Formats: sequence, C-alpha cells, structure tokens
Amino acid sequence: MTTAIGITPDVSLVKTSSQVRGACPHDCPDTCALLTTLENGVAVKVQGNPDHPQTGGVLCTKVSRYTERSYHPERILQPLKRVGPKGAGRFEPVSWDSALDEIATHLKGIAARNPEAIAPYSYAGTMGLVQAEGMAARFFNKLGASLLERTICSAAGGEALVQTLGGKVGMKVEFFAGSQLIIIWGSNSIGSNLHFWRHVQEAKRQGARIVCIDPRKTETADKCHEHIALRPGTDAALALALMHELIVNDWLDHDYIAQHTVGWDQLKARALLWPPARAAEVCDVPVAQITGLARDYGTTKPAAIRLNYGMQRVRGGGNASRAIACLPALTGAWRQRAGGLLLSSSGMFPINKAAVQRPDLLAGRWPRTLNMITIGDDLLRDSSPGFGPKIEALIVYNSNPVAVAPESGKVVQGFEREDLFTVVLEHFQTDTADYADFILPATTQLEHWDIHASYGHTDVLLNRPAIKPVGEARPNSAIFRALAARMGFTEPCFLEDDETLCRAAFSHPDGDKVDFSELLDKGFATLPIPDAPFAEGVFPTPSGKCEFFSARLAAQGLDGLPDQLDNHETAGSSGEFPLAMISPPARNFLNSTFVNVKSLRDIEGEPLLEIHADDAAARGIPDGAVVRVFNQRGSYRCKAEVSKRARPGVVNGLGVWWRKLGLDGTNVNQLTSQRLTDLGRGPVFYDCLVEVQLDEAAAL
Ligand SMILES: Nc1nc2c(c(=O)[nH]1)N[C@H]1C(S)=C(S)[C@@H](COP(=O)(O)OP(=O)(O)OC[C@H]3O[C@@H](n4cnc5c(=O)[nH]c(N)nc54)[C@H](O)[C@@H]3O)O[C@H]1N2
Ligand SMILES: Nc1nc2c(c(=O)[nH]1)N[C@H]1C(S)=C(S)[C@@H](COP(=O)(O)OP(=O)(O)OC[C@H]3O[C@@H](n4cnc5c(=O)[nH]c(N)nc54)[C@H](O)[C@@H]3O)O[C@H]1N2
Ligand code: SF4
Ligand SMILES: [Mo]
Repeated sequence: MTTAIGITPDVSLVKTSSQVRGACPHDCPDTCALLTTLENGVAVKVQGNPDHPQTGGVLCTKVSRYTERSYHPERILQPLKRVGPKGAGRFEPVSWDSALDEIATHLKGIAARNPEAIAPYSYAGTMGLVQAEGMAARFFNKLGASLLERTICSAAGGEALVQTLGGKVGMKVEFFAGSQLIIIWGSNSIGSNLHFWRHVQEAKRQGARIVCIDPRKTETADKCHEHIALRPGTDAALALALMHELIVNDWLDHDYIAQHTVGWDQLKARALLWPPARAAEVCDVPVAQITGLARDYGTTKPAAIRLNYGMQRVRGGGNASRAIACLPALTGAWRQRAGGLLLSSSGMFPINKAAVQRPDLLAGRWPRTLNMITIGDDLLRDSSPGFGPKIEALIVYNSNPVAVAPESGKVVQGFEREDLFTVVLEHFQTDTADYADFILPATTQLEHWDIHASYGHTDVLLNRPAIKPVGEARPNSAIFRALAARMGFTEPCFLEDDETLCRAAFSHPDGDKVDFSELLDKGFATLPIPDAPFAEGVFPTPSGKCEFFSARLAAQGLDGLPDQLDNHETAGSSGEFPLAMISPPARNFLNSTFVNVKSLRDIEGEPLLEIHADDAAARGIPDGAVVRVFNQRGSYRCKAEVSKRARPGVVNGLGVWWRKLGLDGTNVNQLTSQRLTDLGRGPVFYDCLVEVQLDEAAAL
C-alpha cells in the first residue's frame, strides 16, 4: 500500500525548534509571515511572525485559527470515490493507487481522442507559486489540455493597470503611513486588507484625511472621515469629474504631465465633458462631495489612493480602473513615496514563471482557452467549431466553482452531467467536491513547501512544512507528479521535488532574483524596489509613460481613453428587477474558504441580505424576515437585515457562503451573471439586478 508520501517535512527544524516559519497561502493582499508552534509534532498555534514588518506579528481572526482548519474533523483524509448520484455527496474511501490508476486510465482515454476535452479549473485557494500552478501547470501543458483564463477576481483591474501604468505596479504599501490624504476606493480594508489598515491608522494619527468610496457603508467607511456611497458601477464618472475639477482649478502638475504621460489633450477633452453635476447624477451622490474630494485631492500632498478590486466587478470595471489610475499622474502624486496609487503589487515580482510552469511542454500546441467565469455555459456546450470539443473531464484544485462562479444554476447543471468526469483536489467536501467522481485529499499550508509573491506588499515569503501531512493527504504537486507518472510523462521536470520548484521561482539565467538562503533563514526577503518607483516616470508601458490614451486599446478597436460605461444591468432599464445587488466578501470568510470552520461561521451568523430601510418598507420587509431574492437567472432565500450599511436602491448579499449551508442549498451566485467586463474578460458579480420579496411561506 502506498503511504501518504507527499513531501518530507523539514525534520531538522521540527526537531530543533518548536516554531516553523511559513506564509499565509490565502487570496489576500497581506501575505502574512506565519510562525507555527509545534508540540510533539502537532501544530498548536499559528501566529504572525513579529520579525516581518508587513505582518507585525498580527494575523486576522481567520488564520489565527488555522490549526482549527488543518485539524478539522471534516478534513478529507483519504481518496474518495463517488458511490451515489452526482451531487449527492456519497463517497467511499479508496487507496491512492486505485484512485490514481483509474483517473489516469480515464484521462488517457479522453486524451487519445482530444486532450482539449480535459480542462483544469483552479484559482487561489492557495497563492503559492508551487502548489497553485507549479506541477499542475506542467502536467496540463504536457497533456495539451484546454488552457484556463484565471479571470474570476481581478482581470478587469489588472488589464487596466497594464494599459495605463504598464503592469500591476504601484506604491509601496508601507509608505501609505506617510500620506496626508488616503482615498480607499472600492475596498473594505478592515475586512479584507487588515495590515494595510495599520498604515492608515498611522497616517490618521499624523493628521491625514481618510475618504472611502464604496456603495456599502462598511466597517472601514465607519472609520473614515468621509464616505462617498456611490451607485455600483459609477466610479469612472466620479474619477472623470475629479479630473474636471483638477483641470478647471489648475490643481495639475504640468511638468509631470508633459514629461511622463501620453494623451493629455485627449484626456482633458474627455474630462471636461464631466462637470461634477453630471457625475453627481450618475453616481447619485451630492455635488459637494465630488467638488470637496477634488479640492482635497488637488491640494493635499502627499495623496495616495488604495484601489481595490471591489470596484471593477461591473461591466465598465476596466475603464473605471483606468480612469482612477490616471489621477496620480495629473497631480504628480507619484513624485513622493507616500503619493500615488496601489491596486496590486504583483507585477513587481521578478518571477520566472516559465521555469515553474514549463510552457515549453506545450511543444508548439496552442490549446483552446476557457474562461473560468463562463464555466456554467461551457460545461453545457456540445462540440462545435467555435468552441472546440465538449468538456469531458474537469480537474478542480484550489477552487470551489460551484459556490464561487456566477450563475450557479448553470454551473450545477454542468457539474451534474453524467458524462462529465470530475476530479476535485480538496481539504474538505465543498459544494464542488459533492459533484466529484474522485475527491483527492490535499495538504494544507502547514503540511507542504511553497514560495509566495504578494499583491499587497513587495516581500517574497517561503513556507516550510511544519507538520506531517494529515491522514493520507498529499500536496497538489505530489498528486500531479504521481498522475504524470501514470500518464507516462517521462520528462525529468516531473521528478523535481517541491524545494527545487521553490528555488526555480526566482531563478534567472543572469542570477537569482531573491537570495534563497535568506528565505531559508528568515522566511522572507524584501525586493529591492525604489521608494517612489515612478517619481521620474519610467513606467513599464511601451511609451515608458503613464498612458492616459492607450494606443494598444485603440488598435483593438476600443476607446483609447477611459470613460464611464453603464452597467450591463442598470436600474430603470427594466422595472422588473429594480434593486442592484452587490455581494462583497464577509470579514470572517475568505471567499468560500473558512465557511465550514464553525467558530468563524458563528461570528458571521447566517447568509444575510442588507437592505436600506426605504427599500424594505416599500416591500413590507421587517428586519430579520426571510426574503426571496430573485431575478431572471434564479432565486435565493436568506434573512434580510434592514441596515444602515445598505444605500437606497442597492442590496448587499455578503459572500460567499457554501450553498449547502444556506436555506435552500443556494447562495448569492444563483443570481449573478456570466457576462464579462469591458477589459480583461473579468467577472461582473456586482453588476446584477434583483427584486426582493418577503418569503410568505417562511412568514406563516
Ligand atoms: N476577510 C476577507 N478578506 C479577503 C477576502 C474575503 O473574502 N474575506 N477576499 C480576498 C480577495 S479574493 C480579494 S480579490 C481581495 C480584494 O477584495 P475585494 O473584493 O476588493 O474586497 P473588499 O476590499 O472587501 O472590497 C470590496 C468593496 O468594494 C465595494 N464595491 C462593490 N461595488 C463597488 C463599486 O461599483 N464601486 C466601488 N467604489 N466599490 C464597490 C464593496 O461594497 C466592498 O466593500 O481581498 C481578499 N481579502
Ligand atoms: N458573488 C460573488 N462571488 C465571488 C466573489 C464575490 O465577491 N462575490 N469573489 C470572487 C473572487 S474575488 C474570487 S478570488 C473567487 C475565489 O474563488 P476560489 O479561488 O475558488 O476561492 P475559495 O472559495 O476560497 O476556494 C478555494 C478552495 O481551495 C481549497 N484549497 C486551499 N488550499 C488548497 C491546496 O493547497 N490544495 C487544494 N487542492 N485545495 C486547496 C480550499 O479548501 C477552498 O475550498 O470567488 C469569486 N466569487
Ligand atoms: S488571510 Fe490575509 S490577513 Fe489573514 S493571515 Fe492571511 S494574509 Fe494575513
Ligand atoms: Mo479575489
């Protein structure tokens, strides 16, 4: 019998020290450095590494309970094979050998006809460069499986940054502490970017003004000097009106604009079409808030914008992100280290992706690409010349698509297909795992090696295994390695161990970009990035300048300038579904991760829809009533909370609950749509009209 081989824990460390250094694997900008305390080989405590300045010894509530997750009684400890109907969640344990043999036989049969009928489905359950798309990418590249556009979170904003600044680059997060004005735009920092909030508090102590731009009155908005509660999907209008005011009041840095930007005349003409009164109407906020913010932004130095992905999950999310990303160049905010903008820092890491993922294994093939957002539609498609082969096998890892992908009615229908072969690598029996033919037990971050970049700071972190794999769990890397062997893949790269993959991540022909021995010693290493990276322009765009006008977008037949685009679904366009629904993250979950950790679920309570008192009264909905939230795509039942956090016309369905823990076995994504954003082919989770009714059955 094969034992749980996986990767050997770092025995020397386990023996000589009671603490092991690691990295938080979750999809969170903070990428904290962890210290795991061991007693007799058992992890008894996970805490923040006090030596790592970005972590400051503090973790969020979720991860400070990480041992509860790793040793959770419901962890999947053995490979499981389906015995009931799809979705019933009935499985029997099988040995690793028999699971892997059967999976490989199945995949070989499909690959012999057309490997593109096999599709990976993965996202950011772990952000580690090895356990995310390391050995897995090698496996799918060699196989010639369909490629996956990993768009479900940040694609519109990411593309906007590429087109405007040249990449996912921006301010160094620590310098927000020195700003005099911080605009928190589309982000609930206290809930989802806690370590950034520490810098805000420091700035506040030094007299900075803090403004929050968010349709929801979040816990972050509560603690800011001002909250601008605009309608979802109207951020570009606001940004253009700010530009209008900067222009008419001449709060511009003419020298910075002349030297370091392209397309100023065109952008100026566009912005002058947006007087504050026009934007105030589109955004549904008072004119004075817009003119006041413009004055603050135009006259305060240093001024910094913390943009986050919440504002780009609407049709015009790309354009809005572009409009906002233009602002710091107009005022020359980039000149100071505490000025500028940060959406994501991930583009600042010199990762050697090719060394880890080995795209050369495609050997000249260019398989079709699926967009993970439209998995619902795609699973229901037959073969066609435009689409390619019908999807016959899906291998899911680091993701829970049945809960997190939009229009889940269709996703479920797809996963229910009897002729679909589904393998799910997981820690738990999630909504997705319920539909698997095989569930393979994966290790958690305490049990494997990995190396991490970050999208909220600029340090590289190493994660060492602290404990032996729980049960028979194996790292994703080990599972794909074993599958590769059974598929007959003989390239030496399939034999490389995880530490070698970690070392490859920052290796380059001209020398390593990160000192691996420093990582082994300290657990983290800081990238050598200038304090004010764009003080002298030199943006990584083709022109080397901040591109107000993007010739690359224009060449694609798109607008070269940012503009306000209406949502796909705008209130008023149809009387049937008059409320806009957004579904932002809950503080004690991480997307759908942690929903099954009882102590955290108890804090969140149950799935809730926040609704403004006027909207509730118009529908006869008392606080705490069970409501039906519905639109043309489906219906979802949950409890209503008449709440000051909701603005009129907008309801907030905090996500992302496991469907099976909701009232009807559904969640908010029953209502969201598979349409895409203007740029980057991203998701539009917050561009979704609904109606809400008192649930008469529940009221009886
Ligand atoms: N605790 C916790 N932390 C998390 C996550 C989590 O689920 N829980 N998720 C992680 C992930 S996956 C990501 S991508 C990151 C970033 O995560 P984001 O998804 O950006 O999350 P938030 O920072 O919560 O910000 C979203 C905010 O945007 C607001 N918003 C919605 N629509 C609009 C709009 O049209 N305009 C504007 N201006 N605001 C809008 C929402 O009300 C919400 O407060 O956070 C990560 N951190
Ligand atoms: N309505 C609505 N939907 C949303 C969002 C929203 O704001 N509103 N947010 C969207 C965003 S921003 C994102 S990023 C996506 C997130 O979508 P996903 O990336 O799918 O995130 P999770 O729901 O956290 O699921 C990750 C899964 O990976 C598993 N996992 C973790 N580590 C490992 C590992 O090492 N190996 C294996 N095999 N599995 C592992 C976890 O147990 C978990 O079940 O959701 C999106 N969906
Ligand atoms: S989820 Fe974010 S805040 Fe929490 S420990 Fe991980 S990186 Fe830090
Ligand atoms: Mo995300």
